[in-house]
Amino acid sequence: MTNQVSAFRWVPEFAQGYVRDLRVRWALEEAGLPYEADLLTMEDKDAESYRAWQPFGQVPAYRDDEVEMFESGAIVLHIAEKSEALAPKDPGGRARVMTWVIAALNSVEPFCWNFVFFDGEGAGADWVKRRRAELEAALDRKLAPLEKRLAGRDYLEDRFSAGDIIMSTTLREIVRCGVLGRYPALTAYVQRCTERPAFARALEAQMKPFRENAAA
Ligand SMILES: N[C@@H](CCC(=O)N[C@@H](CS)C(=O)NCC(=O)O)C(=O)O
Repeated sequence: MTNQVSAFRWVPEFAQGYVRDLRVRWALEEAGLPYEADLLTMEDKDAESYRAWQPFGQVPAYRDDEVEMFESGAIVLHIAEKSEALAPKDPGGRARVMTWVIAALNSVEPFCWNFVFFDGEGAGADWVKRRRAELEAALDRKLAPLEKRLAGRDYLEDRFSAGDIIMSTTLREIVRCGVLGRYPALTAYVQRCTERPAFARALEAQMKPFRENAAA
C-alpha cells in the first residue's frame, strides 16, 4: 500500500502552512518515499473510524504496509528508520536524532506554543498581558542554549536529520510573534532548514488543497 498521511482539506489562513502533517510530508520528501494524503473535513476527524486511527481527532496520522500510528514526532522517527537521509545508521547517531526529536517536542514546543496562543486565541486577554513577560523568560531559557548549540553549526548534529525537521518546524511557529528574531543563529537555522527543496515540496503539497478548497 502507498504510505498514507492524514491532513485537513482546508484550515483558516493563520494555520495554513503550519499544520503538523507538514513534518511528516517533509520527512517523506527527504527520504524520497511516495505518499498520498488522506484529506479530512473538520467533521471527518470526529468519525469513529478516524478516532480509531488518531484518538484525539487530530492530524497527522500515518499508515504504511507495516504500521498504523499517530503523533508527528513518532511518525517522523518511524520514517527515519527507513532512510539514511533522516538519521545515520550507527546506534549512537540514531540515539542523538531521537534525543533531538524528543527535546523539540517536550522541552521546546510547549514553550513556543504559549506564544502561538498569545498571538491567536489569547490575544488581548488580561492574563496574557500579565504573564507574557514571565513566559517569554521561560521560553528564553530554552532558546538561549539552543542558540549556543547552533552558533557555527548548520544543523543540530553534524548533518541534517529528523531532529532538524521537528526542531525547525517547532521554532518556525514563533517567527511570526517576533521572539525568534532576537536569536540570529536560530533564525538562520530555521531559514536554512526551510530552504531545503524537500521542505518546499512538502509545504506546497499541504497548501494545494487549501487553495483548491478555499471558500468561494
Ligand atoms: N502532538 C500532536 C499534535 C497534533 C496537532 O496539534 N494537530 C492539530 C493541527 S497542527 C490538529 O489536528 N488540530 C485540530 C484539533 O485539535 O481539533 C502531533 O504532533 O502530531
